[in-house]
Amino acid sequence: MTDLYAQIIKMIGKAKDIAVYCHTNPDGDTLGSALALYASMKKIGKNVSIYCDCPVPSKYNCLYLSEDIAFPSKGSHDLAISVDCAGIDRLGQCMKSYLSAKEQIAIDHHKTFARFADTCLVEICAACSQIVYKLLKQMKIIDRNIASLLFSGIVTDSGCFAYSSVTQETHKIACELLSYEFDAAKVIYDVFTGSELAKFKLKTRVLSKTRFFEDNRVAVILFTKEDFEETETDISCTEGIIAELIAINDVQVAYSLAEASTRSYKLSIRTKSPVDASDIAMTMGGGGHNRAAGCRINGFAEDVIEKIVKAAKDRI
Ligand SMILES: [Mn+2]
Repeated sequence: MTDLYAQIIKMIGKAKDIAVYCHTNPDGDTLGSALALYASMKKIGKNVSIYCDCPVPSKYNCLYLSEDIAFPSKGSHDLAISVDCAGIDRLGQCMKSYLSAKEQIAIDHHKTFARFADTCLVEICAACSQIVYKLLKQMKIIDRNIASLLFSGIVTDSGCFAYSSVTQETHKIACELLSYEFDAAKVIYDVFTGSELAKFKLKTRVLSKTRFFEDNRVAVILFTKEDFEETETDISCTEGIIAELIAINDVQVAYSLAEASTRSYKLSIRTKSPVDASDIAMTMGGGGHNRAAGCRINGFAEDVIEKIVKAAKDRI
């Protein structure tokens, strides 16, 4: 056990009141990591809360204890732990609550991690849930429910073990988790493969309008407010659709632009080697990984598209 793991276990042991924080627009990894920590803290008798600054997408309602996720009200905690947040802005409106705790820990796996806590446990790997697994394994606290949460996080962030971020350690951890005998095929269907009909309608509508640039090496999809209204979906339903673009042989850089508010878009970026997605995101104030990254971008849709296509063109 490295000193950092020992130190965090000590900090957890000492704290009576602990808060665990997911990132805004939560995905399976931040939820799996945070809920696994939350369930573990509960198990050892801590007074523990779990927070997110926006509602959890309905596809994750299947996750153990997800109904306990709340928005922080007044009152501060002994110890605040953020998971899967590369920067403090990822906490969104939970930032104040996080900073008001007596001590902060950040657990993350992004290469663009910007240090924002006194204690940072950061390893570059396929999912933050891998790091949380190693921590909870040391604490000898993992059970069937906790294992299924960590597995959910790994499955979603690794594209079900398909991405280049997946290593021997990813598979080794998944293998150890499977020994807890939860229904792994059901978890994969629930958090990865399965889709609601409304999302299917959104997906087919938007993909049919995919735009290609630079000899089909750059692909862009745009989700507008009307797309969400007409299909009775919201921005959380855009997750994963970009995978269809980067799966096209010719495409080197894929973009998904989703209208979050007037002239403000959530940009997701996927790339093939050697184009670095986090490099593109960082020039626009965001961050992420080599193959997957994102940021917020403002402007008229056509201007934004011109800007991001240029950023891709400069790198392919
Ligand atoms: Mn993650």
